[in-house]
Amino acid sequence: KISIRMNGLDYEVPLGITILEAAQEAGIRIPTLCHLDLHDLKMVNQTASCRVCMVESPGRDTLVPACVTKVHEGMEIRTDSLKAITARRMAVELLLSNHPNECFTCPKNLQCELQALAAELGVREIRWEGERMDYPKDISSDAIVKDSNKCIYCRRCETMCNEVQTCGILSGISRGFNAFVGPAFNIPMVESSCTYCGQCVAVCPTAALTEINHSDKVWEALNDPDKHVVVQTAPAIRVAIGELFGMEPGTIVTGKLVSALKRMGFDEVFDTDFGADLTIMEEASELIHRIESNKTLPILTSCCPAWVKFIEQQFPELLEIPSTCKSPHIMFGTIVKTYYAQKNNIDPDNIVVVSIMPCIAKKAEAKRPELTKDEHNNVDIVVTTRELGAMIKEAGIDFNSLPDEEYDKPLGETTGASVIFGTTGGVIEAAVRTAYEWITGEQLGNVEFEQLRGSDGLRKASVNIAGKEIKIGIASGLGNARELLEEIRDGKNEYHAIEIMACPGGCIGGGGQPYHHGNYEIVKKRQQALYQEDRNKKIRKSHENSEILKLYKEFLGKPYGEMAHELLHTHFEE
Ligand code: HC0
Ligand code: SF4
Repeated sequence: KISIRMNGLDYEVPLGITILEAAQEAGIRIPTLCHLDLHDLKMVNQTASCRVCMVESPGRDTLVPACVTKVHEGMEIRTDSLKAITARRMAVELLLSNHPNECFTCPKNLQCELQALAAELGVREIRWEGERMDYPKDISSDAIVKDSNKCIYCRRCETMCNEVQTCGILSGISRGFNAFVGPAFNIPMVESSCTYCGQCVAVCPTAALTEINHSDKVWEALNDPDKHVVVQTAPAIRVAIGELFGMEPGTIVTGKLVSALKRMGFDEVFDTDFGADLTIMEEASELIHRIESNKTLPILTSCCPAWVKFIEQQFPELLEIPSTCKSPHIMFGTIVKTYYAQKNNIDPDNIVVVSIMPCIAKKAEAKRPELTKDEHNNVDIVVTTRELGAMIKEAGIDFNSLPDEEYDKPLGETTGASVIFGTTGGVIEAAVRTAYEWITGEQLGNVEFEQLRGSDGLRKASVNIAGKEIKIGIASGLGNARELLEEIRDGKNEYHAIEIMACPGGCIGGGGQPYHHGNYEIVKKRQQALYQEDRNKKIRKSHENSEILKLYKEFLGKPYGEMAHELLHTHFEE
């Protein structure tokens, strides 16, 4: 430990830490903007480019950036001197001198970190007129909008994309006032190898990177009397959307969510969990089939569209091994446009399926050609948790005081197995619950497989099924996925099954979720809430879902059978 003096008080702090870390230990706030320290992901964005964290070091008679300057014995620091405060305000003013003045209409209005800092630091005028950029917005992809004029060159997105996701899409382009971060040679996003995982969007402090907003399409469908509008909600929404209405992270609001959607005017409110149970029926069958034939192992879960795009682009030689199952919300859309449409005598062309997802890549997934065959979309519109939150507010619904309501039936019964899909490890745990009982013919005493749980981005475990060790790998975050895939490609590890989710923590940490500003404790609370929701369920195994069994009996035939293959499975392309 060493002694330092901060704002006139003495502190003992560890050697080797930065002034910013020392201040955090002492409970003193130094504002930051470009700095982002994601311990859980072993990522630090330390570009020191924004100069918002300047503090005074009287001994040196100078200002230093707190995020990169290490403390030393006897160091004296003032975070609150006139010089420090003025320097920080000036840093924000300079950023604003080069930033569009359009907060009113900005998608990040009231959620922008730059805007919040201007308020916190009392910026009342912008004394300099910088040069503004004038780049067209990149709306080339079906998922992400890139507005380079709003880029403050903090490079958080670049660090996330390159170090955590190892996708290498983003880097610095141009110089001076015109500098921004984008794909190499500033090609449109759609021409890059972007997976649309949305993790760059999750960490962008401004609106340089946001999701494409599709809420107006939903309003149009809801106001079209000829359309029958069906909505489904992903597992991860119910434990996160409450945050947009001031609730604690991890508050379970399933009933209020259903209630809000009914008030918005959806004709039917369904749960993607039903699609997840259906996925397990197919995926567990596929797993057993592959283990028995000892062929094309390991099986990889295929429900995460950013991950699917990643393997298609980066490991085309491994495309034999992902499960061919469509993702749960796409399966659900397919069942709505076929079974549900027939049963209710509705022309599928008049049905609009809306998916509420924690994910930005789901927007692009819904547009994949093989899922929109013959102009017949499986899912028509995807909106994120954030977009839905804004729509509920637009509709004037007081979310917090809503009563709890139930999902519509049929197709409304769901299990604990499907709700844990929303967290890393959940899909494989759900599959194991079913595969175990199908293989052994025995009832599981305890359905909770602790060895598959956790929040580390890369986990390896095994489960004993009928005397055979089934080896399982679990990765969340594409960098971790890459490690597992390299092991498989190089024949270094013999897994039977692998679950991969592109976003750290799984869908609960998705790019469309309420901004967590790098605080992974929030993601962990959402995870605990999903496990609680699983425990709250009477039925906790997908193959015991009576409405799923009825669907097979009345319509699909056998799991993994001919009709199931035609409707519920897909293929991948290089
Ligand atoms: Fe997920 Fe899903 S669990 S990808 O993480 O599999 O987005 O929540 O909806 O489709 O069910 C996201 C979450 C889903 C799908 C499900 C899967
Ligand atoms: Fe990189 Fe994902 Fe952002 Fe694409 S969406 S630029 S892959 S972080």
